[in-house]
Amino acid sequence: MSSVTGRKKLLSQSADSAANPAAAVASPSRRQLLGAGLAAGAGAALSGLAARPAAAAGDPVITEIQDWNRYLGDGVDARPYGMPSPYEEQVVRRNVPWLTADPVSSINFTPLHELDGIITPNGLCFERHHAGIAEVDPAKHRLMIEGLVDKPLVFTMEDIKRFPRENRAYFLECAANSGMEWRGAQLNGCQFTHGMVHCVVYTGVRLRYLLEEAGVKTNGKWLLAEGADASAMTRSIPMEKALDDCMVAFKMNGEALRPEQGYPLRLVVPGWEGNMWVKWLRRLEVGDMAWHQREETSKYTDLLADGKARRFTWVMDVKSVITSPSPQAPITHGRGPLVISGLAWSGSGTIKRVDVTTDGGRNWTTARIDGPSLPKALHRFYLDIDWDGSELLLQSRAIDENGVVQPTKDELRLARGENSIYHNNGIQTWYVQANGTVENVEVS
Ligand SMILES: Nc1nc2c(c(=O)[nH]1)N[C@H]1C(S)=C(S)[C@@H](COP(=O)(O)O)O[C@H]1N2
Ligand SMILES: [Mo]
Repeated sequence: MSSVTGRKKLLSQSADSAANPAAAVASPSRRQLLGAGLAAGAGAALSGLAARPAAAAGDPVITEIQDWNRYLGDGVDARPYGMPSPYEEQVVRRNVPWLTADPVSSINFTPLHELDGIITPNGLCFERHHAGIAEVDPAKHRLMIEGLVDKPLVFTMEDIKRFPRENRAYFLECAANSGMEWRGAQLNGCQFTHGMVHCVVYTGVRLRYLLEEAGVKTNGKWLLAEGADASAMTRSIPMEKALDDCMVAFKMNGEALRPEQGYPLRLVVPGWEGNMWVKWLRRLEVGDMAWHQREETSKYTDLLADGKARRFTWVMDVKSVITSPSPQAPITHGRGPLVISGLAWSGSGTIKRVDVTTDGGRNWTTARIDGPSLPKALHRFYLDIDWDGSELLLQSRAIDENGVVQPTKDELRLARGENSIYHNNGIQTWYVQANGTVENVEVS
């Protein structure tokens, strides 16, 4: 087995508080739950097979009538906008307080370890704001197109909803995702190491239609997109991308965008780093090459070991992570059947294959991708194993449709040094102990 280097203990506090959130769920009937615990123990002893479901004689959760079976429930007018069960209250976005000076210009993380499939529920999509959440009145929202166009235009939301629409599932990943892990294993949970990603189905209009309506001049090579929030955040996008698959979206997963995600209108830049997906989109300015050089609006660069920087690194690289088991989702059921599950994605298209190792990279098995395989969207994979209760070093390795293979962290450091923050797509290792607890480690 490869050697394990312990993670730095910087986040043990906040990660631990999230590690076993099930314990924090209030139980409606303490007496019933205590009884159930005793009976389950007896049942296990009788069957002698802790991992197999066994009929437990006298189990009160079977023999006693439960509250939900005895009393009438809420009527159909009690929950006009439905919320998850109170037993799921630990499934929330979380932030890392020491990461930024102020929550107004900060980030929180998607609870990937609690989710399944490929779609992120709207209320759980990670948030990144430079000046907090703008609460925009859609009736007062306008999108202006100006600069090197034949005809400057201003659209209302109603105008935009009269263009032909399309529905597309795309992941959005912040370029800083996994950025805290460059110098070694640090944050204890995939929510914190990989949770700056979400994937929803957008409904919107091709950006190309709006630009064609305004008529982009032949020297219009760049597009500056601006948000209506207090930071008036701007990013520039090359015209080829703008005319390719970019959208202006007003719906996510069928309902209006959430304010956190840019209500009423956001830019969708498929496969490219999250910073370009301007929220509360209010202005698009078309410029030429010289204008772009003058404005210097491509902010994100990756500092290399020799002091040089990589620029224009927009496409998100092929990447994957095992979401369960993981530090916040330990194995609680003992040896026997174990579902290993995770996510894979690539900004260049679909995922062709995901391999999983349980021994730190010596042997790899091809995982099963289940659910839709859509370009520039999250993919869900599973490996169903029979766990013998011994220690594991779990890793996943994604390969995209172009045959690009996710690198190890050592390979990445060799190429890019350790000064980077952005674009860390290295292979993640989880160390599973015999008691089922899981830790973020690195193997070499
Ligand atoms: N107007 C505006 N757009 C913005 C931002 C912002 O602060 N203001 N943050 C950007 C960054 S850095 C990222 S990673 C994504 C995050 O999108 P999300 O909050 O929907 O997850 O939005 C981008 N668009
Ligand atoms: Mo970002």
